[in-house]
Amino acid sequence: MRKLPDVSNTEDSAKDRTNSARGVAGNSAMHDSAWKHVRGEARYIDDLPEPEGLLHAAVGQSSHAHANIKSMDLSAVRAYPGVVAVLTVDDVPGHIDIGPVFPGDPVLANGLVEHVGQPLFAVAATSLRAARQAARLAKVEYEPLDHAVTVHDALKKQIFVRPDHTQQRGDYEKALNEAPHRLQGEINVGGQEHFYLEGQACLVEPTEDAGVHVHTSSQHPSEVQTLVAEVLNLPIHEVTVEVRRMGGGFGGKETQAAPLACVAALLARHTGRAVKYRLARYDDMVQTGKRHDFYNTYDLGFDDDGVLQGADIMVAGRCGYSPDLSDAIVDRAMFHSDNAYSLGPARVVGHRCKTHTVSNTAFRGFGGPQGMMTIEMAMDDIARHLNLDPLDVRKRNLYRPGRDSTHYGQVVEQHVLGDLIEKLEASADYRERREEIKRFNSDNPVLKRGISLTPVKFGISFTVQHLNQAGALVHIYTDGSILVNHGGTEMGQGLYIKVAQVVAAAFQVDLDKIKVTSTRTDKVPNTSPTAASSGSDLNGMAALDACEKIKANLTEYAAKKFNVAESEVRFANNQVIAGEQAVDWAEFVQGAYTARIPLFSSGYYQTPKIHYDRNTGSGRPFYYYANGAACSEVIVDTLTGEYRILRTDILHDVGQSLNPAIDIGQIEGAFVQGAGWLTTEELVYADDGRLLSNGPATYKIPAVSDAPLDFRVELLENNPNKEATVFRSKAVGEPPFMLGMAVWSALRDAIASIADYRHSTPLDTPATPERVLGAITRTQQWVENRAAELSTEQAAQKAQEGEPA
Ligand code: MTE
Ligand code: QUE
Ligand code: MOS
Repeated sequence: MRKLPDVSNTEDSAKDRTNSARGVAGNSAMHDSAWKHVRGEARYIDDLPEPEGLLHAAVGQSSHAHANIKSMDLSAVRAYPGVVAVLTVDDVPGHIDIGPVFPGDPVLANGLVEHVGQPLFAVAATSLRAARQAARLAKVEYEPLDHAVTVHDALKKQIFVRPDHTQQRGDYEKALNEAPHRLQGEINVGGQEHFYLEGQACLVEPTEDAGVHVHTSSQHPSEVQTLVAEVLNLPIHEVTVEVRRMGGGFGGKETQAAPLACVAALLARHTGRAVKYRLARYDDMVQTGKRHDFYNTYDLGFDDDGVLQGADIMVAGRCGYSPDLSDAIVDRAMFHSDNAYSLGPARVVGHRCKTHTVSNTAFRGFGGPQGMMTIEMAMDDIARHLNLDPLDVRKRNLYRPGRDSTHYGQVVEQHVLGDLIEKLEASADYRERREEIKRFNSDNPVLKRGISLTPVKFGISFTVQHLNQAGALVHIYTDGSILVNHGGTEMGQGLYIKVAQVVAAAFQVDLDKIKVTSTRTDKVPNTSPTAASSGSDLNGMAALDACEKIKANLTEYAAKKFNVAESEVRFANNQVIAGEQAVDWAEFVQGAYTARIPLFSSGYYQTPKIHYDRNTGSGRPFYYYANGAACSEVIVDTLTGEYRILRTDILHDVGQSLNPAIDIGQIEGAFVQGAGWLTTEELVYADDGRLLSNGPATYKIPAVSDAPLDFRVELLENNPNKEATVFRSKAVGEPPFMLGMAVWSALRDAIASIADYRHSTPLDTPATPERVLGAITRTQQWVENRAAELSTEQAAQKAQEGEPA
């Protein structure tokens, strides 16, 4: 069993460290819904009891990627049995545009369509089947317009959803010109479907005051609330949004839940009846945004040891038809184009490409993964160019004291990776296995093995400063039970249990005294999305602030009551201890209530130290960095391109873990999701803009059998966050996603073995067996060409020496 980490900043930690029943911060308390999840008792939107008179919603969808709507005949839709209401954009009482940050997203099409699947009109019917059947009966006439589908189309046409942006430090051109070696490269990095198990869904009930109560599967309740209020033309306080849990979000429910809620709210308002709107998997895949695919290029200078001297990097993301969150996503790709390496003088340019496809959105890592791929590709390319081990090139380029300033001016202060990589290199037996793999590869003409160890450094904080705040509400009832609310949402990541642990640790009571209830906009207002891995950092601190305020009241009361100094009052072991006297928690709370001491408080937190000036492209956008590294070994069949992950070792930095079991679960899940993104998950669009990979039969997410056969995950021990985060923990949600890069790099290693590690052919992602086979063929071609060149050279040499050819 894993040793549990130190929790030296909780009060009587030494005693409670290994007692998981206590569930204080730092212990592996079970997910609060674990039993409900496995027994099927956890309620998702579609499990909620259905209100009387419930209607079901569906929308008619555009069949064109880019077209003017000439006419729309909805008579057959309206006539379909069971249909109660059919609404178009003309029936919207308030705002039509529901773009979350910038305009560009009409709630229902307004004379123009910009992607296949775009909602044209909304139907409410007495059954889900009737709504979906009726929605197909519209007769729509289109006037097709010129369209772009790929990043390359958009770059050629020069169409963008937002202006481009540059981060630059130093004279990169001079550095590139003066470097002893220089390499260029390019890569197409694929997108990704979220494939949350629970699809997009909401249930909207009209209230007695013409407002609405919205149950939604959303990471961003406050945004749903605001947008629903805007389309209904209501003050925000008439709309209440409630989120108990999501069956996975992964970024796909930050902005993408709102359009459904707005459509359902319009129908509910129009009919006066409750409306449920949930998407079939096929519609979910066609209608909602995904991870941006990117086209990236690099131009790098380096010395004989492979140490970078300068860089010129370009990243271009497929944003789809509207901005959505793409500005911040491409920014994050730019911020992470260095991954863990000091680039030297550098320029990083980011393009936000407009295409007539669904508007792409947040997905675990938020552009960071796509940004990192370029420099990780380059690390392998440099190593092959100089005939070095890729791990040595990576290690030499790490940020370290004296080489610690990023291309956006933030100084890396906590140097975790050097030590972390040394430890992983040793525990994974990297060097021995590399030698063994070389032997295996020279003995085996068909099967080739590959290994790679790649780091991740991921900036923690929203790069949009105002989002880095949170609120919480803590109530203590007279029996000593505690109710907690905060602005964060639960999507399976374990945020509720972590915040409960923080509260239990603050009062030093058992975890079973704490209950975290549904996230609601009428309890904590103006919340940020649960995103950027910041859920526990922000909401944990807000909850802790509420607890500290209540504790101050209780401490003052206890000091007076027991006639001791306030410094003599302690909270420990389900008791309040005042000098020599100890009172049980429940009894103490009852006494405090009787003495008229307030037993509830709000709490608030804003992340300190962060600032970023987008005009100069410099500042400190991140409070700190989370780090990790993975070592993966793969085996490739060079006749088919098929492969397996044989083994993966991970060492990851979560600071001082709030909950090691939850964190390890996050790391395992994120790694597999990241490996799936880079290997099997392929989005295919037809030239007319239709998504062809629109269901599980055509889109391959990893199964249990795709996880590494041998999978070893460890947390970096004795490694508290140097910044004052909640109990010195670090965010864990997104960073380990990028550990999946080790698998892709190991595939490149196996392929490079064919050329005795002297050639580095590009490998676009997803690296499906088809692409791997292509890379194998190119490498074999390179070997043949080189052999031919060598023999010509030899022949020429011999001819010169006067011998017959
Ligand atoms: N884990 C599960 N089980 N389900 C999810 O949807 N989303 C990820 C990550 N881990 C997700 C998850 C993403 S994209 C983010 S930003 C974080 O969780 C959000 O939660 P946190 O900030 O509380 O870690
Ligand atoms: C990381 C993120 C997000 C981000 C910035 C990051 C994110 C997100 C937003 C965002 C930006 C502007 C808004 C808004 C949200 O920015 O998830 O509502 O107005 O939603 O660095 O994960
Ligand atoms: Mo996560 S992509 O920030 O929801």
